[in-house]
Order: sequence, then structure tokens, then C-alpha cells
Amino acid sequence: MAEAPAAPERPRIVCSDNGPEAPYPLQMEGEVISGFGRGSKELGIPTANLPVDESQMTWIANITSGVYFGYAALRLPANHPDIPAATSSSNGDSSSTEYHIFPMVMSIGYNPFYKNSKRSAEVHILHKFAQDFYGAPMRLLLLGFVREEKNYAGVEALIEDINIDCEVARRSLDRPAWTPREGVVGKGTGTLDGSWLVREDKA
Ligand code: ADP
Ligand code: RBF
Ligand code: MG
Repeated sequence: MAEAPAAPERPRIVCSDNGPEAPYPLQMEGEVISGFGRGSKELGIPTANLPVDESQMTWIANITSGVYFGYAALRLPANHPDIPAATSSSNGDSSSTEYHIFPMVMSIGYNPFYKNSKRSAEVHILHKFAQDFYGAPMRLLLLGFVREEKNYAGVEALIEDINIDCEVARRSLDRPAWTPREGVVGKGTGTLDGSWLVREDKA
């Protein structure tokens, strides 16, 4: 039997240095729900799932299934260990910023490897959390596309590609035009407008 051809080298950075281009940024929000319980966490890539309502978010019904990257803002409960001690915010008033911004990479689609019948949206946040945050309000700013979703011969190949996706997202976001003015947890600030992520909840 002939060996499978080696997978082509993937670029480690995507999109223009000048920042996101139309149709991005795309916005999505909801509360973190339980996913398929397949033990993504055990594989080292926990994914926070959001409900997908294609009738409310028409763009998601038409978007290509695949991997996207951008930022997630989380409103963690007051006693959560991952709330940063000193929160940077654009106006210097740390008490007004309830949402904290983290870099993320996400999958939107049917997960052909698992043959789901329903479209899912799951977000891997590029931060090591000490505790889960099921139920937390989460806002997503999708800034760019990484690749289409694929099927895989084995779970190892899937994990390998997801790890490359994480590196692509990290490096692509680590540019001034891709970094929010409002600040990213553990990182600096840039020139991107991230105000939607941290705006106050409507009463
Ligand atoms: P499920 O099938 O319920 O989605 P996962 O194994 O995918 O289970 O774990 C997801 C949960 O793990 C999230 O809902 C969140 O509470 C927690 N979590 C911890 N660290 C992260 C992270 N870095 N990114 C996303 N979720 C995380
Ligand atoms: N599932 C697939 O079947 N094909 C994919 O190409 C794929 N890409 C993913 C990329 C990222 C960044 C993430 C977070 C998930 C992806 N998934 C994909 C979903 C994956 O199967 C799911 O998270 C499993 O629960 C991992 O065990
Ligand atoms: Mg999940």
C-alpha cells in the first residue's frame, strides 16, 4: 500500500498586517453551554460551546464551515479564579469593565470527524483556566478565517491540525492592528476597536 502523501506545510500567520477585512468583524454572543461531552478537555483542547440559532444569526447559516479566529470576551462570576487582578480598560476605570478579552480560535460546522447532524460553534480560548465557566456570558468577535473543516483518519491528525490552528491564531492576532485598544488579558493593547466586546450589558 502506498503511504498517504505528506500534508502540505501550513502557513503560521494569515490575513493582512493591516487588520481585519470585510465581512469581518462578525459578532456572536450567548451563554456557554455543555457540548458533546467528548472529552475535548482530556485532549488538551477544551471548547466552550455556544448555542447556534441560524434563524437569529443569518450570517452563521451562510458562513463556510471551518476554523475562525478572533477574540472572546467572558463575564466570569465574581469568585472565579481567572479574573485578572488588575484589569486594564480603555478609560482607566477597572470597575466598569466586567468582560475580559481573550484570544480564541473556533470551529463552526458539522465536525465531519464525528459526523454531527447539527451545526455547532465551539471556542478554544488561548488561556489556561483554573476552573470551568459553564453558564458564563460570552461574546465573540470573529476576525478572520483559517481553514475549511476536514475529516481525519484518526484523532491524532485532528489534534495536530487544531494545535496548528492555535499557533496560527496566536501569531495572527499578535499584531497591533489585530489587538484591541481595550486590552487583552496577559497582553498589551493595540489599535483594533474591541468596544463591542466590553460594552455594558443592557439593563
Ligand atoms: P463540553 O463538551 O461540555 O463542551 P469540553 O471538554 O469541550 O466539554 O470543555 C469545555 C469547558 O471547559 C468550557 O465550557 C469551559 O467551561 C471549560 N474551559 C476551560 N478552559 C477552557 C479554554 N481554554 N477554552 C474553552 N473552554 C475552557
Ligand atoms: N472537527 C472536525 O471534524 N474537523 C475539523 O477540521 C475540526 N477543526 C477544529 C478546529 C478547532 C480550532 C477546534 C477547536 C475544533 C475543531 N473540530 C474539528 C472539532 C473537534 O472535533 C471537537 O472540538 C472535538 O470535540 C475534539 O475532540
Ligand atoms: Mg466543548
